[in-house]
Amino acid sequence: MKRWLALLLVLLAVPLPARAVPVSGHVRFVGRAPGVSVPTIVYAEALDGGRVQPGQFKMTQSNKTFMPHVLAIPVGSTVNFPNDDLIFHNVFSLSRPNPFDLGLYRAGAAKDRSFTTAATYRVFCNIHPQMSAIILVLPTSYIVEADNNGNYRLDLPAGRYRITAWSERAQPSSVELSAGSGAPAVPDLTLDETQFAGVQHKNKFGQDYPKSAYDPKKN
Ligand SMILES: [Cu+2]
Repeated sequence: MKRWLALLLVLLAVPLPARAVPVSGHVRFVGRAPGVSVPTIVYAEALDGGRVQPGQFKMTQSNKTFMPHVLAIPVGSTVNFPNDDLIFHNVFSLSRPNPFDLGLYRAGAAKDRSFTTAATYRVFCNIHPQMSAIILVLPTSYIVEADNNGNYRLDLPAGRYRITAWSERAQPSSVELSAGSGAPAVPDLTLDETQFAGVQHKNKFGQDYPKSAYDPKKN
């Protein structure tokens, strides 16, 4: 047999990976002023089951701010928390089911934490009350951030999915759909942010922060 023919037969015998179906849609924001940027996460959960691929992620403490403010990750992932400031910071969460406290740590240090349960973790620093973040631990790897206009695109293997839009200012909004050979039409997902009034929080002991902690020059 000619060599090229043998090669062709080998190539034909290799199964092609399932083609991803592009699922594009739009999140409609109610009560969000134009131009205001609020992280908006869109994720797809496979209704027929499917593997979740965890990964390595990073949430930095820089200029007394957690960056990014919202981090959405597949369950089982690990987050690295480096302190990029020249001062001490702390990272803690009182969120169930797995509250945690990474302790106080110095400039340049970093700590890791694995998130093995899907849940929403509100993350704070016990020294600086103005520092807050959210880690959204999701039972899926299909996660994207919508742009400021609410547009998003997910590339999904064929199957049935629940698509959910999330922002910290609204109740999540979901729709179910089938992604087949062609791109499905996805109804708009609406996030109603009119009821959002900010979130107050306590320190890691469940108490108010000391008054002095509110002076940004002092800390
Ligand atoms: Cu801090």
